[in-house]
Amino acid sequence: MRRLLVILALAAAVLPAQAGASAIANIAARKTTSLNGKWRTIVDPYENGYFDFRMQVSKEGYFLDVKPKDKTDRVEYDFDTAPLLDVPGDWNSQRESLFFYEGTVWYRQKFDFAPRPGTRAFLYFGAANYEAIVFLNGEKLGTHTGGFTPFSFEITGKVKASGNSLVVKVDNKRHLEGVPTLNTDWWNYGGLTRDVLLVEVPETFVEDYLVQLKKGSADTIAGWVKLNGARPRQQVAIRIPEAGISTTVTTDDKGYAEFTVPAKLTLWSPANPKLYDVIVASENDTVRDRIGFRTIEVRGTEILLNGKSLFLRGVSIHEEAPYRGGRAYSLDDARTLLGWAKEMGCNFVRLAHYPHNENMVREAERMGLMVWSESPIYWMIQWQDPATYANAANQVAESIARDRNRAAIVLWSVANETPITDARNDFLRRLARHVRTLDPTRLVTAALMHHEEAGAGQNRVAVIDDPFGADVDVLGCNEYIGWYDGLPEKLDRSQWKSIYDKPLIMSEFGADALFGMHGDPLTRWSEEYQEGIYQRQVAMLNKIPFLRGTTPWVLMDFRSPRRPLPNIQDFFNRKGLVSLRGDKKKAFYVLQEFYRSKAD
Ligand code: GCB
Repeated sequence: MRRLLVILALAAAVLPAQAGASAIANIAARKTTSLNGKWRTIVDPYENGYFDFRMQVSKEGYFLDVKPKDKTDRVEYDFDTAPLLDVPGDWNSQRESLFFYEGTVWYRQKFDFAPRPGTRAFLYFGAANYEAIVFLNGEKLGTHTGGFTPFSFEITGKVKASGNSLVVKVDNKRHLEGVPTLNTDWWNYGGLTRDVLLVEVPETFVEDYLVQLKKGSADTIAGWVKLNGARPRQQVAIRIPEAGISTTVTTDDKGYAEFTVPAKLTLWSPANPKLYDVIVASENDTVRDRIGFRTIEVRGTEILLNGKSLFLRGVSIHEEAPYRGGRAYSLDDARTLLGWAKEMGCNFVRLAHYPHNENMVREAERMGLMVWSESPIYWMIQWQDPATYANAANQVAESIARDRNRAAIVLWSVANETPITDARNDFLRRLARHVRTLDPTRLVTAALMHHEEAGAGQNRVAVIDDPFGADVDVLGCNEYIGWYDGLPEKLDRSQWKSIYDKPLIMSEFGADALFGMHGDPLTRWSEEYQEGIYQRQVAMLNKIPFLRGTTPWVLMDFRSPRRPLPNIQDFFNRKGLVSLRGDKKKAFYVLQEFYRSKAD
């Protein structure tokens, strides 16, 4: 028995962190019905709606969504009269009493749905932070772990023509062994933070596909298609009419087929973010996408896009909603944030510190912004815990599955500022291999650690020699010289060395400034302090020969529980170049000037 339990525990540790979930690529192109809107909600800090008083799954759980049968019946909850919350949306910024709340909230939506004969139905969640357990008409569909990636559950044969009760237990408690773990410098927004959709697909449907240039080639598309359903063997056509491409493959008994086609294409780039209509058609399913094609590679310390060396003029961005605060999710949010990045002169954005909503990635692609996409492996992680690794690997896989056709994404970042130990190195090396297996075409990076060597006299030399640097294609590095590390003048006497012959992106630098607060360049929190830091940073950065990009911290102020200073921070990290209301701080213009000087 003991042995069996050990085997079961090991199996659970290496299996993906969710059960029953399946990916449906390119959700925007499917026939969907939105379940967004007002949902009934019950706040449940003791998880009373899930566990009984012996901590067993309750026979009276809220997921049953029942009403008293008669006047004698005791039911201690009532979704019909429970308060409302908007979906998509985090709960913290919608209800004052939930501002600091971390725990379970139950969400309920009622809907009618009559699937057409010969179709299958799925429930799709753009994201739920952090753990979601989904129930339809009292039956558990499955669990999903990880706050920033999509998941879905099949409901064919379970959904009724009318009066369906969809109940989701969303729990944003932080866990030591979670990804991310207990400590982050961002708000732990809980809830159904992205779209919830009903998806209708044919009995056998195009579940996923890859249509991108073959690694190392600018004129060959290499890809695959994957069908899901009872008739896996089919003819599937892949067409790009504008490029005169049309090819047909026959899928195998797993519904899978690969293809390679020669292609004469106008390549996607920030200067010309060309996208093509791509049609993937099986015998009775057709999915349309807009896809760009480009090559990305490194040569020595150069980053080459379509064979040309370039400087990545970027900025780091949190998924914080402009103007209203809270988690961003909409196309408007994306347009505002990315519009500011464009105005600053960016050709690149770092979507920190977790996968952002799909609108951000697709809009960046349309606007001609290259993207650094990041995993939530941040600061401390339980490197030795196999379940933590499985969870991290699953989140990374879900992020790649959603975005593998986005030409804008040039870098997968696997970690941010993680402390160097053997266990961490092993974990990240394994994860980097996992990423390259899932997607051999893009570059792998991470915000690495560096350390300071004494230089000659007053001079300081920062050395990039993090052992994980050997495993990435592009070095990322966060430095806060002049803010956490000395005073601004230290920037004037700092130099950089790397033990690697690889390109560097300075993935963070910056200083807090409250918009409208003025002082001299040594007054903390003033716009002038931040401006002075940016001026000196630019001067220092310009002297790093292997520097190929910058993504200063950060585009816009964002909420963080680590930032309590009254009247200045008020629970905001103020390193934004733009305030929550869109006011540009003085440093914004320093960066704009720097990027003008770096423009191709
Ligand atoms: C960092 C982190 C980032 C923080 C930032 C800060 O190094 O990567 O998440 O928000 O510093 O402002 O301290």
